[in-house]
Amino acid sequence: MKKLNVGLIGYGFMGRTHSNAFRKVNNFFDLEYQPVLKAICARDEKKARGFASKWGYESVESDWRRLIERDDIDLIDIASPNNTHAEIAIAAAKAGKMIMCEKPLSMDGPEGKTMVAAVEKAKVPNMVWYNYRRVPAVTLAKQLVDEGRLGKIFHYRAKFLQDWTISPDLPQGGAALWRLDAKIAGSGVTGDLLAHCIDTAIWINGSIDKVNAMTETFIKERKHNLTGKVQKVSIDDACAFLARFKNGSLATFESTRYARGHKALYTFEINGENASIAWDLHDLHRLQYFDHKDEGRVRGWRNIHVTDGDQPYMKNWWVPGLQIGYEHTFVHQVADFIEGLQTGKPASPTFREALETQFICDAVLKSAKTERWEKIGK
Ligand code: SOE
Repeated sequence: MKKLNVGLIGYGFMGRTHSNAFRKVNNFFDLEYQPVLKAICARDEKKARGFASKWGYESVESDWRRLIERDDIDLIDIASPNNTHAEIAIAAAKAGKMIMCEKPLSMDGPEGKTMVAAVEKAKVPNMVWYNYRRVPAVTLAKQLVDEGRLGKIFHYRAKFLQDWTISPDLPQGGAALWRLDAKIAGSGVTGDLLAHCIDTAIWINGSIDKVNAMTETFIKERKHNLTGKVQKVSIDDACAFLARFKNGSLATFESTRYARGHKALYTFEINGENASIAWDLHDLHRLQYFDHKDEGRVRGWRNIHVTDGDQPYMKNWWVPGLQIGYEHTFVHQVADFIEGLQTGKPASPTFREALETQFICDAVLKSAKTERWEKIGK
């Protein structure tokens, strides 16, 4: 097996999901490449060492530039905060490294464009970690739509609800709370959560033409976690938007971190002329499917338990009836990336494909300010 030497940047939540995926992928997928956990890079060297010994990284770097210079690294995996993605990715592309970048691709569309230009100029394989596409039930939803089973699509409805920022005592900024700081995250729920919903939506239902949005920041000031100073909150706490897809369908998208009781409720429903589909992250191995062509007496919503060998990805796991979970979606993403290297057909979404989501987020945030319909930029 060919070695694929990985240099990971960032050891937070996503550093763990990615490391787990690199470690497991060859146990379950027959591939020509084997990821090797060569180096973990983070500013806090002590913590990086702890992470390295826990996950099996061979070495530690505290400067990502040094990591990129290393000849023994083939692939740079960016799992550091959003405001670091562009600089690292552009330098990694110049150094000829393959790049996997955590979502969202960039702080905004124009910055994302510079990243696309860099990877395309350097012709290096690249991908953005939009993992929910790789939930088998979500991939099955895409297959059913592509096969035309739904017929003309009328509606797309998506939500991503959380409740972890309701307390006014929660500070903003710093290692674990950078998602609350727009200078580091780019935006709030729009870039963090709606980006997932948008990525899945455009993958399944095609491009969005225009959007009309509203956002709210419910708690206006919070203490900064590092300085202790009370500062204005710069992110959107909640965002809801209407969208028109290019195929004529209408959509609603909603996300908030203020939906008491919901921790990570990502759901979507698609209604077509012949059939409908619904999916829910809290029950991620199931796909709800209603087919109007069924005989009337037995027609109803089917609850498909997506665990069988002929359903996406499942032949690689256990036996029919036994389900998999969240972490496996990252394993699928690595498997697909490697298959892309083998076949020469890049795994999706590439930086270029993920750029579309970035421009949709930009239009959403712009519309919330202008209070008008906004077209999607390029
Ligand atoms: C935020 O809480 C978060 O961790 C996102 O950053 C992830 O992308 C999402 O999958 C789960 O929620």
